Amino acid sequence: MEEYCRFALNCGVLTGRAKQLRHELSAEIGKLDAGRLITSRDTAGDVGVGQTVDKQLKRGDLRDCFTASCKRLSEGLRALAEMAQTIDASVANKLEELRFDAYALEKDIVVFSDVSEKIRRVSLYVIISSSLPADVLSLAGCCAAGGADCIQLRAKDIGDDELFALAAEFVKVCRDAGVLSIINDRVDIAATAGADGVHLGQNDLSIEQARKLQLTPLIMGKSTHSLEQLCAACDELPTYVSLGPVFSTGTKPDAKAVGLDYVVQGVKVLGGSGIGHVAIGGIGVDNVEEVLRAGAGAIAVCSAVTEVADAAGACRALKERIIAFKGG
Ligand code: TZP
Ligand code: MG
Repeated sequence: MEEYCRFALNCGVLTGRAKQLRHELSAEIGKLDAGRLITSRDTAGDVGVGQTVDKQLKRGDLRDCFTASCKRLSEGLRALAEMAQTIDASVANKLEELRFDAYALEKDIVVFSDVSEKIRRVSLYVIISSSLPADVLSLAGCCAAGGADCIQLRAKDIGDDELFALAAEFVKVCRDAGVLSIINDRVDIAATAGADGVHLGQNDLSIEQARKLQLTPLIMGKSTHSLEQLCAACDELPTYVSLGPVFSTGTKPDAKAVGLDYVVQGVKVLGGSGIGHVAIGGIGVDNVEEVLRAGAGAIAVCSAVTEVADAAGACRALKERIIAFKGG
């Protein structure tokens, strides 16, 4: 489990939790009589050696290995706790505690892994900032056709009933087109409309609160505009963060541009966290390469594709540049 977090998810926080659990388990087992344990080992006389059951050790991928490890850990801890009852009750109690820690850790790893896998495949992320159903749905279709990997619905100033109805239609268009759907601001709408995720700003619900409202694992995005906000966001373990506005933008006229340096620094801070990122703000076909050169792995755009006549064409042009940069 620890190595899955470390090498597959590249996530320092979850690796640390698994390592902590392993050390606490070792410390507890260390309280038992090691001499008695080793001398009672009798491989030659063990009737279980060589016995197998169907499908034993058949693992298709790393995730299968991880799941098997989790089951083995919790079964192992239960058996150890029961055996320890006959030797040392305090060790038994601690082993039970560790079993429940293991369940919580498994859940957090599975949820994180499912959604980070989805966001890892995103290189072009489009924000549709409109509450007009016809605009939103046709733009979503065009952006998907043009190569957007993920689309966010950013509909402000609209009633909850209308927002839910729009979100449900938007999710359907995205799903049919094979792109991820994200709802801005509202985890309740994201969860009930069946979206892939939610994007939360600095003044929205925290990631921790939003997690409690998810019905299935949701991608959780968080806006950051400074290194201080980024470090605070990392502690919440979102699926991805946005870094920006890189350049000043009419879409958020009051937000101060943070510049390419924030992308350089942000990507550095995120290394080894397992958290994805998108660079955002004033990005278009003319400056996307600069942002990629600063280290951005994914680009988020709004006006560059939604305020032009040909949204699909604008997405295509951006995606071509991203692919060419990554390939070369
Ligand atoms: N957050 C930071 S900048 C921004 C948001 C939502 C707007 C991005 O829009 P555009 O039109 O691509 O600059
Ligand atoms: Mg918000």
